[in-house]
Amino acid sequence: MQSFYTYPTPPDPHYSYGTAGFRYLGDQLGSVAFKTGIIAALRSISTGGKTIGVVITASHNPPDHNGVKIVDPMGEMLPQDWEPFANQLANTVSFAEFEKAVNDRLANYKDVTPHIVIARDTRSSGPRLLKAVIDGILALKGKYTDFGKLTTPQLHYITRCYNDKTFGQPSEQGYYDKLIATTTKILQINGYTKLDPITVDTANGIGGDQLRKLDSITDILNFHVINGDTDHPDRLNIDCGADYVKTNQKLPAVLQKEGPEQGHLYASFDGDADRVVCYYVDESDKFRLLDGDRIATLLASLIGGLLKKVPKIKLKVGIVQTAYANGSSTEFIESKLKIPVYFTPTGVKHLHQKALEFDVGIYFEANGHGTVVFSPNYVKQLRDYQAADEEEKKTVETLLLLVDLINQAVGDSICDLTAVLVALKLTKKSVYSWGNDYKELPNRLYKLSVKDRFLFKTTDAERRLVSPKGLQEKIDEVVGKYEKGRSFVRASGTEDAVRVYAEASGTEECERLGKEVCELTS
Ligand code: 16G
Repeated sequence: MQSFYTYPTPPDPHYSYGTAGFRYLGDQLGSVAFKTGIIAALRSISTGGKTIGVVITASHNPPDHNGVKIVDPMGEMLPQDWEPFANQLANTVSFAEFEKAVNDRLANYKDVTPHIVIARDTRSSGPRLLKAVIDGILALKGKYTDFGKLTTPQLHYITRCYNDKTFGQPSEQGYYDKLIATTTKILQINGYTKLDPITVDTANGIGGDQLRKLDSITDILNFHVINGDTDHPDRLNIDCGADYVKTNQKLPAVLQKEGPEQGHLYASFDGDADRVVCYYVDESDKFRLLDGDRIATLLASLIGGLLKKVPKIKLKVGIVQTAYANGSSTEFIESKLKIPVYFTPTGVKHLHQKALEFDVGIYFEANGHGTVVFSPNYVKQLRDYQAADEEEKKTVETLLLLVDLINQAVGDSICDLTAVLVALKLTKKSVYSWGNDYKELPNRLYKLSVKDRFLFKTTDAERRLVSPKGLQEKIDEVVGKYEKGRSFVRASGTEDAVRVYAEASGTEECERLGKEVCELTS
């Protein structure tokens, strides 16, 4: 463990394993990356030697940021009860303190060789942090496989494949093979040969390289990449990508300049391709965002529609949203799709866990993070089903293929987008009709700097504040003045800031509401 000295911890550190792992400026992450290698190795040892993943990425954050995130054996996030230990280790400064923390943990487990799979995004600090992670793994005599540059969901997929042989081949090629084979089959049995074209802004990140690879091996996907420059890491997420489009509610800069094609479907990934939003420009040249809420409703319409065709099959379907979901989307799901909606705090780990309670658990954050998870009961009922005719057989096969199409481990831009295109094709829905399913309530999101964001504590899936004392009552009073008004305040898990969300029946009202709540909060 002598390599501890190669990666000195800065004095007085405050590293914290947040919703997306450890995330800071790339040049402040050396010691954390080394210790993440150790934590991942310990996690692997604790599971009796199962393969654990480490992804080096800061997703949608600026190019000089970076992060390290641990992936559990079935492709899930690191369990929350490991976070306190991760924080403790990341903040140890002296070797004695560090060695004791590691040895105390090791004492709980048998002597097994850990195995870690690693991947990174396209940031220039990636190779240096990779070396630190590897040194951490080697310090515990672990083995590792470096998969080079991959999307975050690809690494989740590979981690799962190592531990669950039925999931697929544990390689990048295995990921493409599974996606292409499944999409081809769904199209074939439903009488189609290829998907409709789509233009994808890949945020100048790894998603662009991967879509180009897919394009070179198949004709059925019709992805046209823009913002796909991975030769210049400093362009990552700049004026493009899912976060830019969703936060600013506008087209990526290059499309603003060149002019978009009316009615054509566009999508934007983030820097590590684990979230996606779609959009188009309508007949009056108005930008129309099709965000995570819309993707959830589209996929729910597809699956719900197919399940209606096999009424003998009884399955529990649920949709999981966060407080950021537009009120109109929730209303549409409950009243039109007749599917129950559940709320969890922000962060994939919370939504994913809740979604696993259903046979079909559809979860998406408005920002485009999400997936659909299917239970073993879903697969069993469909496999055992005796189809009465060809139509039923086709429906059942399609429902089963969706399990392989949509990444079960984690939200995945490439798989989610393919599922969106399949859904549009199979439900014969145009981009316009998707956009007109419901009318979004005007909404605004604000970021406030406060003295201590940790004072802001919430309950009820982050929809209500319990601290600072008395603030929620004041917010309630303000919200009550606006038709369809809704507003909440929560501390960010990724930035030193507090976020204020406001929604109301009209744009002006929404802005006034947002301003009033911001004033109360700051
Ligand atoms: C992270 C989360 C994302 C969440 C966002 C909220 C994962 C993989 N990512 O990016 O789900 O929406 O944080 O950020 O869980 P905030 O706490 O700064 O608002």
